[in-house]
Amino acid sequence: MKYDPSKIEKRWQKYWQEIGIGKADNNSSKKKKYILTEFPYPSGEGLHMGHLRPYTAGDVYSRFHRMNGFEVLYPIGWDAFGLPAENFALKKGVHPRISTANNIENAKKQLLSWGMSFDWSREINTTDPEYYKWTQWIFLQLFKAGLAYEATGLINWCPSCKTGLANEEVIDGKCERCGTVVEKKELRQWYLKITAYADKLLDGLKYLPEWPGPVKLQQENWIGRSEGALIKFSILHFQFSEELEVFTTRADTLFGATFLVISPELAKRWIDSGWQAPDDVGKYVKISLAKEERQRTAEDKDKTGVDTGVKAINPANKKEIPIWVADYVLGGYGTGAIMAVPQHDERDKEFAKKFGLLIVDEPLVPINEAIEKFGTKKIQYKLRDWVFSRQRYWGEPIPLVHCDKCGIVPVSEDDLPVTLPEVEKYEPTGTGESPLAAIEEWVNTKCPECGGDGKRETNTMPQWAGSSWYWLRYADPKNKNELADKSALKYWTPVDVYFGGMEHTTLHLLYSRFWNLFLYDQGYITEKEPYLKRIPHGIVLGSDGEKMSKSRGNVVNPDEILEKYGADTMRMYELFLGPHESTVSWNSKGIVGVKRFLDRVFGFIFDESAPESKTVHKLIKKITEDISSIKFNTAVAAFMQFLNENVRLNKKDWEKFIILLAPFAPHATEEIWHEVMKNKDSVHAQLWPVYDSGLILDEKVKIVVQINGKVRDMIEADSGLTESEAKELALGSEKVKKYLKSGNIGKIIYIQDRLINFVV
Ligand code: ANZ
Ligand code: ZN
Repeated sequence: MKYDPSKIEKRWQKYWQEIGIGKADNNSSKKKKYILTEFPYPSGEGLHMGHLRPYTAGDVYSRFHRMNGFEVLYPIGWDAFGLPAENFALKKGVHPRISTANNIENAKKQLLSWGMSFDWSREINTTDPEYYKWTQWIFLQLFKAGLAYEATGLINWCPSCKTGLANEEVIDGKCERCGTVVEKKELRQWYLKITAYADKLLDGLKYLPEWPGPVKLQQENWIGRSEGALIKFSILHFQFSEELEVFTTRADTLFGATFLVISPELAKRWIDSGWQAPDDVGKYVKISLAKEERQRTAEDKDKTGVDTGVKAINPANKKEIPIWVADYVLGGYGTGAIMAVPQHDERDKEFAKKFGLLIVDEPLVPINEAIEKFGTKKIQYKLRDWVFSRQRYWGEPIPLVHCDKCGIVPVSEDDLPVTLPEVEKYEPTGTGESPLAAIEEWVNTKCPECGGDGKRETNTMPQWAGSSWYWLRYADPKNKNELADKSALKYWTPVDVYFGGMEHTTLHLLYSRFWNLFLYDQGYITEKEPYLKRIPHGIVLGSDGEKMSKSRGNVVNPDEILEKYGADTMRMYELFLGPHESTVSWNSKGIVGVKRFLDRVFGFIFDESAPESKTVHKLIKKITEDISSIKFNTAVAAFMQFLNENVRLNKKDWEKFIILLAPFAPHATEEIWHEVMKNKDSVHAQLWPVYDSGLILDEKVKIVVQINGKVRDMIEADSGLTESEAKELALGSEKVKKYLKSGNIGKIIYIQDRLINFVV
C-alpha cells in the first residue's frame, strides 16, 4: 500500500468528528484527566510552528490517556480580544469582530488539519458576549470585594499602542506587544489588588510539586517578598517633611548608617510641594526621571547622585547625617528612600567612596532588638497592583457606571453582559481615553442605583482578562446561570497537565492563579490551585538556529509542511526535534527521515508464521514510560529503531505496534487499522497494550563471535540485543581485538541471541 497522506487525512478527521473521539463526558464514571494547552490568539497570519509544539504534545498525551481508560478533557478556544485585531481594523477598516471571526475560522481549519482530538463541542471564544458576560461578572465580584479600585497613578504607558500597561507587560523596559520603550504617565486607571493575594500566591507554590522549579522561582521572585523593617529618621529644619522613613532588611546595621538616600521620585514630590531645591538637585531629578529603571539599577553602572543639603538624625546614635538623592534608589519600592550603610552594602559603599561620604565600622545589634527599639516590622513585596484598564476598543467593557450622586456603581448582574457598541473609529485617542468615550449613546446611561443620569466606564479590560478563568468555563461552557456548575468543576478541575509557554510565567500564569484563588475564597469554585502540573515548551527556531522571523526569511509555515508531507509526518517530526522543554531548530532534511519511516510503516507486511516478539513488549514499556514522562522525542526514536530491527512480526504484534503509534500518527494508523487489519472501530478507541514483564526480563544468552566464519570467542550477554549493541560488546573482547587487527570490518551477520560474524 502506498502512503499518500493527502488522500486519507481529511477522511479520518471527518470520521473522528462523527464518532466524537474527543468528546468528554461530564457524567462519566471513569477517572478523569484534564489536559490543557494555552488557547491561541487567532491572528491574521494563522497558527505557526510555536503552536504546533504544545498542541501536538497535548494531543499525544490526550489520546494516550483515552486509550488508558481515562475520561479525557482536551478543550480548545480562542483568546480573541486584543490589539492586533484592532490595529488591523485601523489599517483596513474591517471591524475587529469580523476579522476575528475570519481568523478563527482559519485557525480552526488548521487545528483540524493537524489531527487534533479536541472536544470541539466545548469551544469557547473570549469575545463572545455569552463568554465575557462571566469575565465581567468576575470583575464585579472583585469590585464588590474591594479588590478592584480606581486611582490616578504613574503607570507604564506604551506610546505606540497608546495604552497603559501592567508591570508584567513591561519586559526589559519595553512593551510586551510591540517592543516600544515604555514611558511613565500619570493616568486614572483601574487596578486589581493582586498584592492582597501576594502571600497566598506564594504559599500556593508549595503545593505544586509538579511544577518546574524555575517556573516557581520566577513567580516567587516576581512577588518578591522580603521581611524587614521601617525606620523613621527625623529631618532637621525642613518644612516639607518632618521625618523620612526607610525600608531596610538590615535593621541590625543601623549604627553604621552614615547617610540617607532618597529616590528622584521622592525628591520630585518634595519639589512639587514647594521645596526650593538647589539647582543641581532639580536638574539631577529631571534627568533621572527620564531614565529607564533598568538603566538606573544596572550593577556595573557608575553611581551618580547629588547632596540635597537637608540633614537627618540617625535614631540609634543621634548623629547628624546628610540626605542625598540618587537614581539607584527606586521610587516604587519600599518607601522610596534608604538608609545607606557603606560598611555592609556594596552599592552604598561604592557611592560613599565616590562622593567621600563617611564609612564607619560599627558593631551589629541582633535584628529583632533593633526593630523593637527603632522601628516597626514590615513585609515588603515587589509585586504591584495589576493595572487593569486599557484605553482601547477591542476588549471587555468594564461594567461600571459613574454617577454624580452615587459615585461608582456596578452594573446589575442581571444586565450583564455590557456589550461592546459598534463604532466607526477605533483610533486610540492617545489622551488616555478609550475610543468608547466618543460614543455618546453608549456612554450615557442610567445609574443602576438611583436611576439618574450616569456615564459608563469607557476603559476596557486588558488582553489577560479572558484567559484568567477560561479553563473553568471548559468544564461547563454552555451554562447560562453561573460561570460553571460546581459538580462539573468538582469532576474536572484542577487541570492535570498544562502545556504552555515559558514567557507566560509572570503574566497569564500568575494572573490566572490570582483569579482562581479569589473565586475559591468566594466559594464559586472547588479548587485552590488551577493547574497541578505545568509543562513549558522550548521554542522552535529556524533551520539557521535563529528565531523564526519574516525579515530573516527562515519561517517554516505549518500549512506548507502539511501540504508537502502530511499531518502525521509533521507531528512526528515536530516531536522528534528534541526534548519538549528544549529550544530546537527546524531541519528540512530531518523531516524526510520521518516521512520515510511512515512510508515503511505503510508498506509493512506482517508475517503470520513469525513467533511472538519479545521486543514488542520492550517497545510497549518504552513508549508507555516516555509518553507518561513527556519524552516524545525518544519515543519517536524508539519506533524508528524498532522498525529497523524487526523485519518479521506476526499480525498480533503488528497490531500492538500500530496501536502504540496511533497517538503520534493518528491518520496513518487509522487507515492501516481499517484497510489493512480490516477492523471496523477506531484505532483510537482501542485499549493501550500491556506488556508482559516476564518477557522483557533480560535473560542471559551465549553469543558466538566469528571472524570470517571462524569461531573466535563466546560472549555472555542479555537476550534481545540489537546488532549495534552486540557489535559493541563483541568488539570489546580481547580475543576478537587480536584477530581484527589485520583488517577493517566489512559485512556483519547477526542472528539475535546466537551469533555475530564479522567479515573483514
Ligand atoms: C540598609 C542595608 C544594609 C540594606 C545592608 C541592605 C544591606 P530587598 O531584599 O530587595 O527587599 N532598598 C530599600 N528600598 C529601596 C529602594 N526603593 N530602591 C533601592 N534600594 C532599596 O532589599 C531591601 C534592601 O534594599 C534594603 O535594606 C535597602 O538597603 C534597599 F547591609 O537597608 B538595606
Ligand atoms: Zn505597545
